[in-house]
Amino acid sequence: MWCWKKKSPLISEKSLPSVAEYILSEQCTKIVTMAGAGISTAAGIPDFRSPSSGLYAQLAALRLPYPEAVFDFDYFTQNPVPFFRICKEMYPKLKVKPTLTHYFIKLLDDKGLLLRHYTQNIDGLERKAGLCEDKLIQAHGTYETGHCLKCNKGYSLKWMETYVMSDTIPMCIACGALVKPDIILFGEGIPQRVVSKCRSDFRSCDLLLILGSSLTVEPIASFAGLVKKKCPRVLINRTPVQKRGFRFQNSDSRDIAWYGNSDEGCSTLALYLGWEKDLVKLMGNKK
Ligand code: CNA
Repeated sequence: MWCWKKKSPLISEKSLPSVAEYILSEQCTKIVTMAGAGISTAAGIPDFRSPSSGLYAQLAALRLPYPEAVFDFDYFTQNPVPFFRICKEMYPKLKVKPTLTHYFIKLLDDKGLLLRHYTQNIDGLERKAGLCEDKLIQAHGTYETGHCLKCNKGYSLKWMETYVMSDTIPMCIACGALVKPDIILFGEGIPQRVVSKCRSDFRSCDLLLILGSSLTVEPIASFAGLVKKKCPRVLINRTPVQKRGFRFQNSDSRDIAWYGNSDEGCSTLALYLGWEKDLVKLMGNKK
């Protein structure tokens, strides 16, 4: 007689000690991390969705047709003023230091476990924490560089900042057209290079670690669905995330959620991994 035996998840208990045990096991050699704005709020950069401090909550004064219009490519080409107003808010904040979470991601790399880090953030803090180009995918681009929308001439953050901080729209010195920071606006689409790399990375990883993201912005949010059926998916986020396909509540599922600040979650994880001193050292070296 056939007896259907349900396969148990690779991580025995939905707890950080069990996650740490799995990370240290031979079964876990390739980790993909995926981060959102929540990993940078402790550095002083607001996220979009937290009710009082989030960026969308501050947009009322800009009289936008809808809050997301500020990051809409078509809207930007017609009226770049609100976008550059947000840039003016953001630029001074980009000078901040990475958070413990950024260093934890770098530590995973130093331990030889990081396959790739996918960030939706545009603040460049992963790079500041020391993550190299090869391990980092800035899926929504970056503020660090910019290009002319017509002739594609490249510009530095410093150049754009000079204009933006004095409430002037940056225009190309070669052809006079609008210059846009290299962040990807709604309607522009994620570069094909990112999408194809993403498919192979997510399909081959042994653990997906999601940090500080509401998982609402597509297509990145849905990449979490590309991992193998048994691959554990661990979310560390301040608030619960309602994302189709995740079963955090089911005791026998591979999805694990830990709710709280990502710095606290990552430092606790580092403690269970026995990496506490390494993390402190890494953060100290970068001061
Ligand atoms: P989001 O939709 O704003 O969600 C952020 C999530 O992080 C929320 O669920 C919060 O509860 C959670 N959160 C806030 N603070 C913490 C914390 N300290 N620890 C743990 N969790 C926390 O942002 P997503 O990243 O999910 O959405 C993607 C957008 C946001 C991308 O297009 C980004 O470009 C964009 N964004 C980036 C930045 C940045 O670069 N730092 C800032 C604001 C928005």
